[in-house]
Amino acid sequence: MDLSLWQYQFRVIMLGDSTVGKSSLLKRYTEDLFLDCINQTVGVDFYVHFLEVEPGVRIKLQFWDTAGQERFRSVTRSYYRNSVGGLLVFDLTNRASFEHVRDWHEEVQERVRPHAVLFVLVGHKSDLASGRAVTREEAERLAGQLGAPYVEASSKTGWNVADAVELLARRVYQGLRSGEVQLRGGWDGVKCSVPRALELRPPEEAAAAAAAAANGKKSCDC
Ligand SMILES: Nc1nc2c(ncn2[C@@H]2O[C@H](COP(=O)(O)OP(=O)(O)O)[C@@H](O)[C@H]2O)c(=O)[nH]1
Ligand SMILES: [Mg+2]
Repeated sequence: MDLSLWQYQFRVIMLGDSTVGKSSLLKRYTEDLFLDCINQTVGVDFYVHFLEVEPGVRIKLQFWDTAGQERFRSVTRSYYRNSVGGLLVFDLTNRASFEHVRDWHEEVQERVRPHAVLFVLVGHKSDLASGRAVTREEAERLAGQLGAPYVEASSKTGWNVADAVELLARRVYQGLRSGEVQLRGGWDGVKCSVPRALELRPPEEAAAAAAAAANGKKSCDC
């Protein structure tokens, strides 16, 4: 895939308590690596990955990995507003991290109002099955209440990691097509690399025109 060609950029935030595995999830997704002793995130880290959501439509996913610790919250809050998607992560072996999911969700919603962020709820560290402290049923119930799909995943084995992230990316893309997600001036949640009018065309036509526009290095006004 030619990485210089992308039609949309989505900014996604990682949410959840410290040590639930947010950074590990991104490392697995973007580099296919897992580290037993991953460095603790301080402030905000930044990861990028490219995804073709449908033939010819390439998305640049930009992830903001926040530190879960309370003392860093002031650093991370300012980023919520410029996000279109959020991965709400808890550790399946850590009951408290599950109980805090609602707080993370509320904290984001409060700051982006009247706009919304689209979420996926991730029950993480599914490889530690014997230490499970949250049932699939209760996680699914919570996800339903938050209006988000639920996925269980493991960065250690790699199981379902790409599915969880790409479910969110596809949700945002569908939201963009349906009008649920709208491009707004001065907002960095979604950026496009092609002129605005292309969005109104059918996907195949838009993709072809977008590639042509990107080749000609036209800039985006949205
Ligand atoms: N068993 C297991 N351990 C994990 C998994 N993901 C992360 N960890 C471990 O959990 C700890 C915290 O991970 P980290 O990514 O720093 O969490 P963060 O604070 O949410 O970013 C590290 O020791 C990781 O190696 C997983 O899927 N399974
Ligand atoms: Mg981290």
